[in-house]
Amino acid sequence: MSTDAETTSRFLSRVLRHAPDSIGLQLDAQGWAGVEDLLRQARPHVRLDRALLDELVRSSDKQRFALSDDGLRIRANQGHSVAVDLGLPAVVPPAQLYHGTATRFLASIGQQGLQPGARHHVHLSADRDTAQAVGQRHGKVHILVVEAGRMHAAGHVFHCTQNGVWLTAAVPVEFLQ
Ligand code: HQG
Repeated sequence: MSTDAETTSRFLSRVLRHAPDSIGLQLDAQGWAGVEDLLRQARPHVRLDRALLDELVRSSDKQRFALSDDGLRIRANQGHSVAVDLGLPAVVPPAQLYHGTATRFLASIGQQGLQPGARHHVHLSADRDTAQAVGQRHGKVHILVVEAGRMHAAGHVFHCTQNGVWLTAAVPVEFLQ
């Protein structure tokens, strides 16, 4: 992606996950915004038209955005801090999932388990490589193995987003390796 496209993609993430108000955009309860509304409200802030939007949705390295089947609405696939209900079904997780974090967080995680922080859920990965990439964003990486199968058996609920990110409310210490 060019730097321009990256900037615009970041702008979209911010608006659709965290700050729709910053451009006067309304998200519905499931996190959807009208594409026409988005393009109009975004105009003073970034160069964005329908063709570029479609291209950004298609080329996002992590498939961050989804268009509705009729192409009239758009939402972020995950990562929201504003209150939305993505309507994802509860699904049975694999026996183990991974969470990449920074070594400086380990003492706190050892006490509190994994907490969602500003997001709605703790984000987990199905493979170590993805966890590695996620953790690197924060510093020196440490990969935690989450006993998701045991958690599920104990009644914890898991969701999997359209782009393959596993979500759960929190991970208590006893399920971390
Ligand atoms: C840590 C990106 C102290 C947690 C990525 C993480 C992902 C604790 C940080 C998605 C803690 C939160 C999410 C505790 C958790 N004490 N630290 N008790 N519990 N933490 O960015 O999982 O590019 O909110 O380990 O690729 O890093 O946005 O979460 O290090 O999929 O699409 O607190 O964001 O995707 O950081 O990343 P984040 P994350 P996008």
